[in-house]
Amino acid sequence: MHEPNDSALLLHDAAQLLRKARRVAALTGAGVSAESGVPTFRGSDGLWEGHRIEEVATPQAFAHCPELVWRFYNQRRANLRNIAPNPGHYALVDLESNFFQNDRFSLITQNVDGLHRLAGNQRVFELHGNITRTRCTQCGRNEARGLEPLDDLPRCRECHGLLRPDIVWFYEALPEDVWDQAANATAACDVFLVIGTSAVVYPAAGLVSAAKEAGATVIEINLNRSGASSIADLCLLGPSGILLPQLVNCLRTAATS
Ligand code: BJW
Ligand code: ZN
Repeated sequence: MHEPNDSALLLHDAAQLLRKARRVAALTGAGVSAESGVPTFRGSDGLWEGHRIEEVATPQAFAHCPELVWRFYNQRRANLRNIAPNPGHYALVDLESNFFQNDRFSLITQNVDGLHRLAGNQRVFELHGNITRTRCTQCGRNEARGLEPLDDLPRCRECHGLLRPDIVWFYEALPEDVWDQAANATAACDVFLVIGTSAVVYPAAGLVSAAKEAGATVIEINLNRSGASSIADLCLLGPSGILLPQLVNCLRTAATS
């Protein structure tokens, strides 16, 4: 295990590992979108500040007071209208399109903001859903609603049932097909990147140890140490919007030298 001290050396080591890899999977969290201006969840100034998690991100909260929950999500939808992907997102696109083509790069994200797809990643597995979609609590109909303003109690166009955001709250199961694809990509990769996540929410966080147990090298990129750091073979400490482009540049240099 390297100590996080010499960032140039660590970047070089990480690039060498990527260079030798056939398949790569990346697990991302809120930190990747932080430099776009999307608040993270935990820590000071986090999204949870001022909200008890149980009040807004559980099925019980929605059953008890759907208006409060919708106000929270409508506020976040409104904030996203002024948000664009940052250089960290684009570096992940670069990895998929220029280094690990033909489904050899899998982007597994806990983020619901849709910024990875917007940036251009193709093979994206959204473990916790997407805030731009709604789901009908009555007929189950899924609909892409973009970031248009929605009522405080939006209704289904088909059956008039109450809509909810199509995201995964605490105590809810992750979408099975997405989870299976993410787990398969994790088991098949040679390098597993874990980027901008506190790695405390399960089952997503369990992918880090699953990757390691399947024989992958784990590389972490985060501002601070996280729940993944003790498992990671290499920890790059700093903003992903800076470190990811540097890592891809280093890989590009390694590929041509
Ligand atoms: C940077 C940076 C920069 C900043 N550059 N880095 C006790 C009570 C209740 C539940 C449980 C419990 N014990 C266990 C559970 C299970 C629970 C869980 O894991 N809880 C733990 C917290 C203890 N899990 C679940 O409930 C899951 N479901 C489940 O288990 O179902 C079982 C089941 C099976 C079968 C049938 C039915 C049920 C579901 C979990 C869903 C989580 N959903 C949320 C909310 C989504 C909706 C929304 O967006 O509002 O997803 S929680 C929230 O956390 C969100 C995130 O995706 C997730 C992870 O957060 P993330 O991305 O890691 O963000 P942060 O803020 O924590 O970290 C940011 C990181 O970035 C930090 O490390 C920074 O340092 C770093 N950073 N700037 C690089 N520029
Ligand atoms: Zn409906």
